[in-house]
Amino acid sequence: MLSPRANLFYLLLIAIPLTTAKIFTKCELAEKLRALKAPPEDIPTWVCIAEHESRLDTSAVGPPNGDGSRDHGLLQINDRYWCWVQEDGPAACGNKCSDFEDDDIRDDFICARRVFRATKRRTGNGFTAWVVYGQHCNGPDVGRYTSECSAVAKNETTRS
Ligand SMILES: [Ca+2]
Repeated sequence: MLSPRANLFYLLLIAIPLTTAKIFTKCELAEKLRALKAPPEDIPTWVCIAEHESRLDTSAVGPPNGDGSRDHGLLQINDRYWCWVQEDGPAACGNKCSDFEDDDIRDDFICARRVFRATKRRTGNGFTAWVVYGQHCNGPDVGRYTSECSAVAKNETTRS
């Protein structure tokens, strides 16, 4: 039998990955975004973007982009400008990129909204910052990403 200390060690070994990354369901994410005060009509679009960017996995790190940068986490935030990998790098959101690979998406969403606002000023539509938006998420049927969630979510998607 293992000593209590060894048991604790193995328990921690098992517990650590569970506390640092999370794969959301679409409805869990919709609920979380609601709690983070996302505009209700935008929630299906955010869920769609997360689905196609990261498969809803908060630990996702993309392969290198053409410019050598990488994208981090649920919403695949780019490290060329928005978060830092090396401490002297630029980071408009003020976060290290690994902050966007844990299970707490509050900071990710604060940064994503910043990306959204900056992009909106340039293009008129903040979601165009995410390439998958044009490919998958700007159609009239985007509501299907949350259509199986609670009645509240359904109302929100039909309103948009
Ligand atoms: Ca985070």
